[in-house]
Amino acid sequence: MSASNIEAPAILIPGRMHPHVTERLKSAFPLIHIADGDPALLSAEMKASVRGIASMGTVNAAFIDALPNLEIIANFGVGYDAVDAAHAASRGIMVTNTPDVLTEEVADTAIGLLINTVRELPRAEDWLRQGRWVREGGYRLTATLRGRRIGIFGMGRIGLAVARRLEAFGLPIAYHNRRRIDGIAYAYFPTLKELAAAVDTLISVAPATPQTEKIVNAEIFEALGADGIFVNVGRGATVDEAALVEALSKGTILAAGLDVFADEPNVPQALIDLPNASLLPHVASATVHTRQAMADLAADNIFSWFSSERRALTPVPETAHVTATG
Ligand code: NAP
Ligand code: 8YV
Repeated sequence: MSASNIEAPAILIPGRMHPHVTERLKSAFPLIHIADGDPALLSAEMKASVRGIASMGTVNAAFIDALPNLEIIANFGVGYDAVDAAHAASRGIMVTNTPDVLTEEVADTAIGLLINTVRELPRAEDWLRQGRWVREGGYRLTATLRGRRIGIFGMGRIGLAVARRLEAFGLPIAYHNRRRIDGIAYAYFPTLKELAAAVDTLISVAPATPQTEKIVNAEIFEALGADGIFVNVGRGATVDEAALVEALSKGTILAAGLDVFADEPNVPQALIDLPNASLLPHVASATVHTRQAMADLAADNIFSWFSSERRALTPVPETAHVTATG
């Protein structure tokens, strides 16, 4: 996208940002960086100049209200729980995210994490690296994917991509969303508990919202059962982590694979200490290729908004109705 038809509103980058976003934006806009994402650090004149935010972190209501001429918040990531999109909508401010461009990458990671969890591959590799294969013999026999029944919590863009992959594994697939999806053959369960009771392998790709907070709790682990595997590539806030630790410790479920946590990057020591938890540091989309595509989409949203078209490319549902005024 060209910068020739745009004005030059200031774009605020609070905290970390993918360097490709910064490179693209600085070719056309004055950028304001604040290291810790606190708008109180800005002068009144700077606050007034900010018309866009490119963010990978928290943009709450107070942050939004501190910027009187803010028009757009471009979130780097499809999950936008760190942005108060409802408040932005109430102020006529556009929020965009980065859907689709990361779907296949995250689905690949979900499958890798599932296999790591069931087949204990990271632990088997450690066994070799520690010389235990030579000293003690082969790694122990593990659980299997064979005969498993898969439940997907959050059958959206990524959930469907995970399901497509697991079809090739010959495994039956069911799902829970708030709404049944027309035209797909997978079994639908109207509640998460019913889904968990019907399967032994629950993969969560659900967003963090007030409705999903700690929705994966002790009751869900009980329903999943002693052979149960829980994999989470959605958001950590959807899980009651204390209940998960207890379920893993007591054998209520067999094992868990987690890419996301409630208080990242802080992972509860109790989870780290558990041998039946396979843990990744939120890397599901973390390839050079996919992060570049996410960066382009985040930047393109800002370019498009401030072009003569005055249109966002990928608005979040809460702000889909928001239009530019000037
Ligand atoms: P999406 O297409 O919007 O899918 C989300 C699904 O969740 C929808 O099918 C939605 O269906 C369902 N859902 C939402 N609220 C629900 C609720 N209260 N109860 C039951 N189901 C609910 O989004 P996506 O692109 O697949 O991404 C999904 C999430 O994955 C993101 O929000 C993000 O948190 C996470 N993610 C993580 C990583 C990572 O690095 N680990 C990377 C990318 C994305 P209904 O609306 O019918 O309920
Ligand atoms: C990113 C993600 O790691 O898109 C999401 O929702 O969780 C990941 O792709 C994250 O957004 C980067 O800040």
